[in-house]
Amino acid sequence: MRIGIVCHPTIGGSGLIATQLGIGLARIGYEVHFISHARPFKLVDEKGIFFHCVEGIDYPLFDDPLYTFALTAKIVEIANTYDLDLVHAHYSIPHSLCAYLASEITHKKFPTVTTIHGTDVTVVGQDKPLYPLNRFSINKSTVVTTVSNFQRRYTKEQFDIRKSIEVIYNFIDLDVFSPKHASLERRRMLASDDEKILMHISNFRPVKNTEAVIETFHMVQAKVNARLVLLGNGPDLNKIKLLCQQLGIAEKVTFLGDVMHVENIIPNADCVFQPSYHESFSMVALEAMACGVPTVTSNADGIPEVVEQGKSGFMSEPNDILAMAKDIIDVLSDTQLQQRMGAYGRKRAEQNFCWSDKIAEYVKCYENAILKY
Ligand code: GMT
Repeated sequence: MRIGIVCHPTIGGSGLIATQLGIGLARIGYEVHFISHARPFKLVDEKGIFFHCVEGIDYPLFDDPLYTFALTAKIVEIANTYDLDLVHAHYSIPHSLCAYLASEITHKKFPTVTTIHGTDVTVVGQDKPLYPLNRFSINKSTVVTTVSNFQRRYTKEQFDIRKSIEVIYNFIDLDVFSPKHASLERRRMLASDDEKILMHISNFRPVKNTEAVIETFHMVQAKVNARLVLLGNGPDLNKIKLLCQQLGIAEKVTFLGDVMHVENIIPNADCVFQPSYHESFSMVALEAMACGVPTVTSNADGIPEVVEQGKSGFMSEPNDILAMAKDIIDVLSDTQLQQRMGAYGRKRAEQNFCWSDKIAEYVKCYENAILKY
């Protein structure tokens, strides 16, 4: 089969899953064509993998590069040139509509699969003018999938989607994300030996509730000798830095910015903390679990389908910073609890979110889309 994959190339869960899916498909013999405005940040060169860059349309009449037109045109070109059997759009905005339009334009028609990743319906998708476009393109996809039962329910209700939506959980490479990559040398680059490491990883957007990360850590460090290590970049970062200064904890917080290989950093954490307001799944929680690190998270959206309360981590309401601080203190001050939860999370990741199982589910979904079309 020849598959086109359309995704956002920048650091983030949807692009990561699209990339890992494409690599997995290529390894079992598929020809996979990635189409985006830049090479997806984790895309490696392997047999069967092609990358096609979308160039913006540069004409003095237009103020912007007309990305959705340019992307649609590129999908048409690649589908015609490589005789694609199917195009898979990750993150519905704008990919799902572009894939559908392209399928109406090419000589040989092809089915489209849309995977809804989260903010494409919970945040951006709620934008009034975009809503009807998003709903139209989701309804027009031959097959729709999403990453948790929560997200399926939410999308069906909020977008009045009549067709079925299949849930395929996100997945992880258990060799790459593993406790075996913990390293004392790297840990010492992050914290001193007597400090516990609390870690948060995000795009620092309002949905990630990063003020709660700082306020909670403020309480934690009053009880446990700990360091907060923050990975990622985003619009709320400056506000967060200011808050650290105002609370007098700037010395206890390390900002690492965007990190390409988080798998080298996460196994060195004692606890990963994600108090998001929305999270269709939480790849970060899964990455922590695979690395054998306990999580303290909110109980938002799909997180309870990933984390097992009291077993692999603790969950609370996103604004309950007292409860989250208590849970973090418990994990950081009880080595046995930390190890037990870490080991349980690792096992849960192996049993429920294994890469090869999910690739097989996507293959079935493609076969179904082709049959249905
Ligand atoms: O976490 C983000 O805000 C980035 C976003 C994305 O589209 O890259 O992540 C979404 O998709 C991930 C992969 O399916 C999920 O693990 C994240 O939970 C989801 N984020 C939200 O729903 C906020």
